[in-house]
Amino acid sequence: MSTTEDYTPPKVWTWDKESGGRFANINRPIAGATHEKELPVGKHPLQLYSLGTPNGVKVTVMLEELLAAGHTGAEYDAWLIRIGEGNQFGSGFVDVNPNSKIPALLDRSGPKPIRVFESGSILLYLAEKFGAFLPKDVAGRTETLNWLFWQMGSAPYLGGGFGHFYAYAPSKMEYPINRFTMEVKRQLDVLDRRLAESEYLGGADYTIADIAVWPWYGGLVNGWLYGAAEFLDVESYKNIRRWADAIGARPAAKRGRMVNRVQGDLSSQLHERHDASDFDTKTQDKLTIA
Ligand SMILES: N[C@@H](CCC(=O)N[C@@H](CS)C(=O)NCC(=O)O)C(=O)O
Repeated sequence: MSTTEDYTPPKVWTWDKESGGRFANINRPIAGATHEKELPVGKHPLQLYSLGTPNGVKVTVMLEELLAAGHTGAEYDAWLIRIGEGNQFGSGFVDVNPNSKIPALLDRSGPKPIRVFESGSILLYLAEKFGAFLPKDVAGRTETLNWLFWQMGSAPYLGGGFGHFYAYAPSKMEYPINRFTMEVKRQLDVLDRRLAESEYLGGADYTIADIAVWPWYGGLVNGWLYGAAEFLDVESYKNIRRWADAIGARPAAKRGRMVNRVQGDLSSQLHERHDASDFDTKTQDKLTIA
């Protein structure tokens, strides 16, 4: 394996299992299940199979926001999928998400279960199901979806590009770190300019666009991702700071960050969530999750 710039690609790529870097053990060039494993099913209409990463947090924040807004049909069981241990390659999980990535949702409220995968699709599904966090007027709805899809297209450069090469790759390489830092700072500037003219991303109201973007870009300015806050000079993005603080102060956002979380202070981790009272054992007000 080469980690420097002298790599000459072979004619046909073959799978080098020793490719190195964090998460190398779960990366595979083939899809599908590796083992038989049924998923557990709880008592609520919505079954969530996830982990407390930024993509997972989008959905738990949304569900907690829906419940806080009085949508009792949004009661859910959140089951932990440990991606480092390959749970996403179990047959039951692959049936719900053939892409083997968290988050995945099964809506069992109707006559036949509906599977929903891709966090953007899950947010849109829930927003439409409950008529919440998505403006009804065409202009507001479209602007909200603009930013929702912006997040889906942009975050892979932040996570898979910048985060991977800055924090996880087996060695620090200037070329990819420069390339993705440039792009992530451009993305932060895009957001900062939008938030200079608008309270929230979709307009005056808090929507699924904010719920999608906050765990990634709010997390970045809060220093939750890759230990890169100083490197990216995040404090220079004043409008993102204002917006990230406003969302971070919402009780539902605090609760959503706890669900399926497996790192940080133990009092901030709720590995599975099956009832609103599950949070009672945790000291929510003291939540300063790093
Ligand atoms: N575009 C997907 C991305 C999901 C994703 O990348 N999930 C990661 C964790 S944040 C995962 O499950 N990785 C496991 C793997 O790649 O095997 C979404 O937004 O739902």
